Amino acid sequence: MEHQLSGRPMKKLTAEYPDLTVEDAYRIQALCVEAAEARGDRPTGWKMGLTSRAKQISVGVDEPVYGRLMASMELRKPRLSLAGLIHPRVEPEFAFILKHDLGGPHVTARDVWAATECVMPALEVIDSRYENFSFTLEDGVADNASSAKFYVGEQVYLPYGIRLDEVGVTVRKNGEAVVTGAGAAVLGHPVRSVILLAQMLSRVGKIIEAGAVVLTGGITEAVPVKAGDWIQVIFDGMGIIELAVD
Ligand code: OOG
Ligand code: MG
Repeated sequence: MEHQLSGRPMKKLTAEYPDLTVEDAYRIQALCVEAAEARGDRPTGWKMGLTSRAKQISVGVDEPVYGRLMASMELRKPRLSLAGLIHPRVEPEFAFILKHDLGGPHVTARDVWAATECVMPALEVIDSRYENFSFTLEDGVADNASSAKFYVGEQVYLPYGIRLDEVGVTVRKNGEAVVTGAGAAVLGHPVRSVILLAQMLSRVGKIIEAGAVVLTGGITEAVPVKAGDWIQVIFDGMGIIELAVD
């Protein structure tokens, strides 16, 4: 918890507690969320992580995870201050904004669309609190799936007119294309990430609440950033998000 605020990395939890289970890790995650709420922060949504092969390979963990998004994580402007961050990386994502509660073990794509107000291009800034960005599944979950900041673009899209799996995405750093991908990288179709989140939450008696933002997981590998960098995330047909880093 402390390391989510201090900008100082820590050793992996599993180095000290090798028997830590995934369930324990989600309990630690929930305790950190409670501690943040006690400080005046507020949950505003959920994120899925490790929903694409590119992401799974880059951290060496091959199972999707979820984490809690908090009000304090949302960037109001596309400007990232590195204060308090350790080794941040930026990744392109889709954000689903829900208008109805969504939950249960048998959620279908149709249920997700019926509960979705709109879809927006977004970017996430992840920052592992572990040394060298190196962790196991359990460590990552306990660290709230490396969540740090996120920014949701200005333009909303109705999900009916776009094939999210076919949207191509390019991330440029300082003018140079560094990674590319398409929506299909996210479990074949980003809607499946929301379905999976609902299923995973239903196992612990939780739902995705109306009004929640859901980030469906990085479409490409994440791109490390440092002060002075200028990031452009181009969503074909869905606009560009530009992020200044300082
Ligand atoms: C995984 C977080 C990855 C994504 O979109 O894949 C993530 C982790 O670092 O625990 O945010
Ligand atoms: Mg992510």
